[in-house]
Amino acid sequence: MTTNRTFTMIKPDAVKAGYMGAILNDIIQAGFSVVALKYTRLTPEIAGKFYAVHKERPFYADLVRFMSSGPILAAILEKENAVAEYRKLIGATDPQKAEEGTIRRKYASSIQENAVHGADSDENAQIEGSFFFSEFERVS
Ligand code: FUP
Repeated sequence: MTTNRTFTMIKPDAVKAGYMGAILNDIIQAGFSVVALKYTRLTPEIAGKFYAVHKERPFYADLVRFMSSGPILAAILEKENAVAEYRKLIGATDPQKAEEGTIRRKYASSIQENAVHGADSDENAQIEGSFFFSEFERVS
């Protein structure tokens, strides 16, 4: 079952560079509505938990350091076919491979500092959304 919801974070590089408003605007202009929104800073422990699936990868420690290096904006977004539509909007993980006009192409600088996260399945969107937001923090 598709839930029509996805989970995203605007990452520390993009927040630091002042792109938070522009990225949120791109998301809304692309037809997503905001279900939940939270501006916060991840501790290394929380970032480590969030990216636990990558624990064995060589970039894990750097990724955790980066993701806890400054504030992020977390959000649950809604649109028909949200997960796939959002992956299309943000572009490839590596901004150099991301299509023209995508968020990562416009705002990201490297494969690690790639401006935004986007859930890769309905199941993960649900898990990640619940990791950040309680029920009453979501507009239904
Ligand atoms: P994505 O789903 O596009 O965010 O990409 P992945 O799930 O493959 O990777 C998750 C995060 O790990 C990326 F956003 C950035 C980081 N990463 C690296 O730092 N180096 C790599 O070689 C691959 C991923």
